[in-house]
Amino acid sequence: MANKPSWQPTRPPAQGDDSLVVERLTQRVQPPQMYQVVMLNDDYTPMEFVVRVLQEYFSKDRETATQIMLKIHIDGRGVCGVFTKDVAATKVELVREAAHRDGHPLQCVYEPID
Ligand code: TYC
Repeated sequence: MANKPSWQPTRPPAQGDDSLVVERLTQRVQPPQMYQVVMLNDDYTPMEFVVRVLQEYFSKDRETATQIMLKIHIDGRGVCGVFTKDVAATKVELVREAAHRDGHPLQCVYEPID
């Protein structure tokens, strides 16, 4: 079913002309719940592999990818990006497949953000 518009035309208060008053109604459509894709540190996955994954699947330039990888290496986890649920789930799956293909234990999850 189509959403109702967030505005609705109303009749002007008897002004005798053809002017149109547009009143804004309260917003009804909620923005979608967003999810962050988080990569976890481990002792075995090569740093270079993580940097390449961040470039390939999260569109990071090499410098940003390196910074994120080092943050994960130091803090234990790091955010790769924020997406709608479907996109986040797909990214996680792509990362897991790539890691599995190359024999790395790299872990990647997604979680709702507020
Ligand atoms: N800790 C790994 C190493 O020293 C590098 C690494 C970084 C692994 C980030 C996973 O998500 C990760 N080779």
